[in-house]
Amino acid sequence: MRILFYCYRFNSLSQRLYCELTDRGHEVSVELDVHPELIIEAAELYKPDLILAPFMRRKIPSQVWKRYKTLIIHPGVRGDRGPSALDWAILRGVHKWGTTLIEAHEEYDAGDIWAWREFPMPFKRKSSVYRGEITEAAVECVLEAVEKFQKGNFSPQPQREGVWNPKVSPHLRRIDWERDSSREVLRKVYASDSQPGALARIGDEEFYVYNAFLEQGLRGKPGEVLASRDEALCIATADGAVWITHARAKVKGSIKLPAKRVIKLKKKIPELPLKPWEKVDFKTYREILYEEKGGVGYLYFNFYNGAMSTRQCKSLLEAFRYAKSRPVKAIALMGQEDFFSNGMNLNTIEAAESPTDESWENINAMDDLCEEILTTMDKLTVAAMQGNAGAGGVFLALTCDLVFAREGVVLNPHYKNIGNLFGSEFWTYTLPKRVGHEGAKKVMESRMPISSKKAKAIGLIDDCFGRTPEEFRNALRNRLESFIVSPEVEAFLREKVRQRLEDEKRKPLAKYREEELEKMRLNFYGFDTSYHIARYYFTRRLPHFRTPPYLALHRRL
Ligand code: COA
Ligand code: THG
Repeated sequence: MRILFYCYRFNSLSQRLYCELTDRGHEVSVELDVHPELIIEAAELYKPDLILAPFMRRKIPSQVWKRYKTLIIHPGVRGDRGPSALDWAILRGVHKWGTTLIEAHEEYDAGDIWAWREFPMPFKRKSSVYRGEITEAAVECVLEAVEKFQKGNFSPQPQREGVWNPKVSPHLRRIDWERDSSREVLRKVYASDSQPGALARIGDEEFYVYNAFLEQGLRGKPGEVLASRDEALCIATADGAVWITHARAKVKGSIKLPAKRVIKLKKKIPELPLKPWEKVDFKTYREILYEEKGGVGYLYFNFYNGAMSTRQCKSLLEAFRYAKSRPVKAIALMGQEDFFSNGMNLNTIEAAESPTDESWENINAMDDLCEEILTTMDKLTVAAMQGNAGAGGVFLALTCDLVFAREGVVLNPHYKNIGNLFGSEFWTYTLPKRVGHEGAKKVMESRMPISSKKAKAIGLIDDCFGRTPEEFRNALRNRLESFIVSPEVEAFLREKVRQRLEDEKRKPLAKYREEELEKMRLNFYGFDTSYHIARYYFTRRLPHFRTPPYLALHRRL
């Protein structure tokens, strides 16, 4: 079938559905929501069999849905209506939530129901529920609806009654340190994650805050900033304390940054470092956690949005070196559930005094980490992508001996979307080894996301398995624990060393790095400013002003 997507941004849900549908042989063209006239034009140009709106805020004009079957993905249960579905579900503490596929209608979210799924609602960040439970449910709904649509005799279920829930007002997202328990603070921050953020007064100023974690070891006067760690701030609540990792100033055009860089304090606060391998027996926050189980060292790096600043690359490098020093047979890079890694951190770069110099520092820090992994001789290295990866994050994974991903993971193995960077992370060494020179060219020139299943099929990764992050981690542990005690493991490591030495003789790693960075230097310091312009728009989350032809098949020619 020919399917047209309408979306505000080509976000993770849209990308996942794109992969699921194109993997099944459907053709998908994408129109970003720029203007209602263009929405109508897109349908007239493409004349699709079916229209899907995975992430659409604006009303789809009746000229479209009267002519083409148009289905909207609503991140809520049947009968729920309105623009803040997930926010309300978190604020109200519902135990069950869902995703519903609704036909477009004159009235918002009031159309007939084509498919729906429900799931137990976890207590976590809005964006994490969206990228996890909502996305998995949406995939099932869409595949079911496509089948029903193709059969042709399906009549959708009319909505007998609906409940309209308005946009969440900012005062419901405002933290009251004196009155809110830690759980209430977490709830408000969870409900507002990604966008728009929870409001909190810290010192004399109000900020949008993001990404909160419970702290059980510290207490203080409500609202008081107690400590810092990994650029996050610990703040006392009515009954305990929480960590806030990111914040944004309350002015137009500000960008989301590590809390400590945004929130300037008059009083000096203690820095409480906690190394990844140090054990504590209460809940607290740390960015990197190192754990050993069954002869395997696991490195979890909980970097917000999968973005890796210079400091974070250095911390992960230190943690990786620690793992190398341990008597383990394998080291697994785990990332976090939402993202494995999205490469260097465009936000901290954008906010730096010299974004150009900071880009250079950040890519070099990424490369230092990659090099340390590539030169690990006596241990098996494993990339375990529980969540999505993009750009440098994909190539960080490829520096490992074995690369695994969860089913449903979406990869963007290219540097095209942020100003067409050449890229580094030793991709010119690792990628052709996996997919050949022609394959590497194809991968790098495509701008489109690919599913982990497709990545496996083309040899980019070694395997994909597990429906949920938990299933994936369990299956991974079983595989690794049996592999490291199997007779094959020694031969595998011997072969890896032999290969590496042979490759090094043919062309040293240092040479690959130098050549890539030479190109990156041009991207950063050269005449072409497209990287700097793309980064400006990306970090401010500015809306698109046109749909690029690589997304819009109907706008080519
Ligand atoms: N640096 C900083 N922030 C990043 C990032 C990066 N490298 N990659 C992703 N993010 C952030 C986005 O700003 C967004 O933040 P928000 O939700 O807090 O506003 C979030 O991660 C992902 O948002 P979403 O729109 O849901 O993205 P996605 O999950 O749908 O798509 C990508 C993920 C990777 C395809 C897309 O974000 C992207 O193209 N990122 C750029 C990757 C890149 O070029 N990295 C640097 C090159 S080395
Ligand atoms: N029918 C048609 N178009 C649609 C929907 C539909 N477009 C997408 C939409 N559903 C998705 N759901 C909503 C529900 C409510 C609102 C937006 C999308 C909403 N919007 C406020 C407004 O327009 O006044 C603005 C809210 C905001 O700023 O976020 O209430 O079913 N044809």
